[in-house]
Amino acid sequence: MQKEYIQIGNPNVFNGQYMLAVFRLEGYDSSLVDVASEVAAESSTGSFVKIGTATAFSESLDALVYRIDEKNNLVWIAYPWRIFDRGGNVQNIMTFIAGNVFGMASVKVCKILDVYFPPQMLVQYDGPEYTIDDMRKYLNIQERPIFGSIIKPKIGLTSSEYAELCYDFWSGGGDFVKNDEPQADQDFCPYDKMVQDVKHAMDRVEQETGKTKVHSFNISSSDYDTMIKKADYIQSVMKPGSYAFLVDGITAGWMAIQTIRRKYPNVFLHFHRAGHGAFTRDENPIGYTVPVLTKFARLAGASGIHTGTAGIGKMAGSPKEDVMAANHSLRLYSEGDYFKQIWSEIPEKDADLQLAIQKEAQGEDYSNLGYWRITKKMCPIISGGLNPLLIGEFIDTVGTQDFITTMGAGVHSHPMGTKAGATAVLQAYEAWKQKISLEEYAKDKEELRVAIDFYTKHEVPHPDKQV
Ligand code: CAP
Ligand code: MG
Ligand code: MG
Repeated sequence: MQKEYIQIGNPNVFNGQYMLAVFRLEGYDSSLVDVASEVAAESSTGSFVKIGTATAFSESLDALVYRIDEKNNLVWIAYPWRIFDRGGNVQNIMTFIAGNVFGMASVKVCKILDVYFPPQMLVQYDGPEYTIDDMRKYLNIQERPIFGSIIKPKIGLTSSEYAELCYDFWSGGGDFVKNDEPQADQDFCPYDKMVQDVKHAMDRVEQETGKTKVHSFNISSSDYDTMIKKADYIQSVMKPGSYAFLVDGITAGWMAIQTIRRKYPNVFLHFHRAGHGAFTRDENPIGYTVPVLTKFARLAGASGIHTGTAGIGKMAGSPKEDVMAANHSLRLYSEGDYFKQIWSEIPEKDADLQLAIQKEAQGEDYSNLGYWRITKKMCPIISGGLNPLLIGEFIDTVGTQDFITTMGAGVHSHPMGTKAGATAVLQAYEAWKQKISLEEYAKDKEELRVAIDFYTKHEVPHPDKQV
């Protein structure tokens, strides 16, 4: 046990100089306080045993275990945020708290359940710049979710086949199309050809419908230069506002996310989280939760991140966590399981800020209260086994319409094709809005009627589905 890391009840941890985290911990053959001190040491200044070369100053940077709940194996650890790389680097934080500690032989369970960023720390991080509000302005869509699609098959289409499906989805009424998470520069679909063909499809459908559309291009790459080359090429072909940059944040990494956030602040930064399941699934003893990943994505400045379908789609993930993640994305004030987070860089006791939080809780607009040095909102991107029939249920579950949906098979498996799939999405939403049952509303809507018939036969079993 390295007792210098154990400071139960130390009130200094609330002085704004610490990032706070709650871990579920368990050691193989040590007490909770033992494994807590090991994790606090390894994730801040120490190693497996007290080191003789520590100085008074280095010890002032120790992470501190300030609370323990033996019954539930919970440990609260405070990190002096001064240990983190200056200049707002999320990759560095994750290396501290989600790095070596996940590999320690003595640790059996090490799951980060929640984190808290004090205002003095928030102000050092970028946070989102281009938000869903900017995309709404470009698309002229204010009151409803932005309805999107992922082109399927996941990979294997030529650039013209790919663009044709974009055209079909957009002409059926869809707003937003994304590359799938592995789409890159494959020989059968060269990147520049794909961008050009998407541009032609977008121009055609805008001409025919008078409606603007958005495409999210996956710019994840082998290296920085290639990623930037893709981003710059897209910028040279597409109109401002008509494109987003998608980065596979887990496999391409936090550095890729923050590079694009800083280099292209006026572009929607789409964080795809493929691979997050290795850290976030309930059954994984080592890792972090979806709300924790989401909080760090907002800190890093993603405009939107996939936050899960709250037990309605095909991906594992607790409904409660997914709804919490959506709140952590969108709100000025969001409650985690262990921390209340105010996404503002001014003192939390500020009276006007408190008023803004009250207004938000009452569903009122608080932006008229002036510039708040807020960490701007990030939007939930809802995907994974969604189909038109599930939209209303999802909106009712998550309690907001301020998100982007992206449906793959939920649109491209529609028996009448992609265009009908898109139309069925808008029809299903309209039914929900008018509080009419889907069946009733579909009476004279063939696309929806066929969708009901097809997708009720292809329900995705979800272990967490609220029965
Ligand atoms: C969905 C998807 C998304 C995942 C992401 C896929 O396709 O394109 O990448 O859903 O999951 O590849 O599976 P479908 P999450 O719409 O055909 O299911 O949003 O949970 O990160
Ligand atoms: Mg900031
Ligand atoms: Mg995908």
